[in-house]
Amino acid sequence: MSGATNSAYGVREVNFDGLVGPTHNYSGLAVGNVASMSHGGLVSNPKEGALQGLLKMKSLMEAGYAQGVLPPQQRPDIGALRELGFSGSNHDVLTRAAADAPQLLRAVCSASSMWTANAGTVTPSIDAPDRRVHFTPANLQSSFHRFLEPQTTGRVLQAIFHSEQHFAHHPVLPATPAFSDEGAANHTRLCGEYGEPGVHLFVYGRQAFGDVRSGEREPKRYPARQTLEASQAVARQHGLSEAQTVFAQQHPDAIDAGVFHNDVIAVGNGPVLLYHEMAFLDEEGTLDELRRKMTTPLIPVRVPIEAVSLEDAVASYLFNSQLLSNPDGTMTLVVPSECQEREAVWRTVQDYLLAGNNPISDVVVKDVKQSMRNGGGPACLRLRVALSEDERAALTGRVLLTNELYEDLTTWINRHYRDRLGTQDLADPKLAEESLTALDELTQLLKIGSVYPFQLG
Ligand code: SUG
Repeated sequence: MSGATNSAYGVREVNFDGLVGPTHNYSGLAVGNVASMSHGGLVSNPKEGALQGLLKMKSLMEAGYAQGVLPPQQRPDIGALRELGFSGSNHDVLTRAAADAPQLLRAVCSASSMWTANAGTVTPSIDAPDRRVHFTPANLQSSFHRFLEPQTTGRVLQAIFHSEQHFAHHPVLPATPAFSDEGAANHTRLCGEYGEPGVHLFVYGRQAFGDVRSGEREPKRYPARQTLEASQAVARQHGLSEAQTVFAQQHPDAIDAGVFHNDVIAVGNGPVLLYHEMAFLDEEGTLDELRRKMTTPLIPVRVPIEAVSLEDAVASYLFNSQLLSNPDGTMTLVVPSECQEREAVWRTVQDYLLAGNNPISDVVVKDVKQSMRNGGGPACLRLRVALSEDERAALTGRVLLTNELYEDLTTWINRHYRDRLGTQDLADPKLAEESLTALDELTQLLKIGSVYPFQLG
């Protein structure tokens, strides 16, 4: 049977979480990301971070959700330092960068690829004209440390989603401000069942070309990372029509309060859109257009500012929760433990979300504090890919989590990761060596072949 006739069957959402890399550190690199800016300079614990992420994956796997894993990237990115004029042995490059441009060394050591919601945008096969799953790696051009990710991300996605019959890979958008793209963090697919056609909500922070539409405003304090033009280009690449897409501007006041991606203020799953009233500049217009285009009734779950302030939303990452579908039609909300630490937020979860007339039936609390201190909650750590049975069978590598893979990854982390990393440790050539040894072993463990620059020669 061809992918086209078969693709609607047995469709499940697979959450591909990024493994926290061995150089995970707090360098305060992300402008407009309040957690990253305020935790810069702290000592990190990469081992704890990787284990926290892996435990989240394991518990969701055990609860019956399909869980995948994506590898971290090669860091420090010594190749990037060489392109910027540092030369000599790897040791020389690191030492000179540490002395002359410590900010560059910190950027090339960031483990930011763990936030796979920013790895790219994915369109399930049921929505694409050629009935293949479409991928575009995000250019992440708005910061230097993240701009270093897309090439390896593209190789990793092509290695895992390798079958041309089932998967289509598009080029990264031009890495220039007009096409600033941050991937799935600003993209939500709303649908009935996962195998039914969906409507794609693309949320952007600014418009680069043409007349700015009346009433539209831009943030003043922090950068708007996603452009309308980038979102439109991704939709075009994936063959999505006007009837399948809604483009909505993010509220500039939310960006200025630290909401640097839409997934810090809204999360959708199936027909449910859980959002804060300050998520969209034109809330009613956005909901109306979704309702018009969706073939199944939209279930909006609106959290008013009186219940959760923007400050509480950003500090707790309530909206960076995972919303997961259960076989009985209910949904589970996977929240970061910071939600329990803010009274107003926890009260809203109990009295409003759980008690409300909506499919959310239970809440699971996860500790991903190592990632949270850099502004990455449960939903940042995962890339959602809805896959049919055939498409899951066509995956390359050992990337769907099992108990055995969990054990192997835990042993691997315990063997290779440090439990203390300060910014002054980043120039240590031993850290670079340890990291390469670990990653080489990981590609064997995951059976994905050579994806890193050092493996490709
Ligand atoms: O791009 N933090 C990331 C956090 C990304 C969160 N992702 C989603 N919301 N989907 C960012 O701001 C900080 C890294 C550092 O300082 O090393 C950082 O890049």
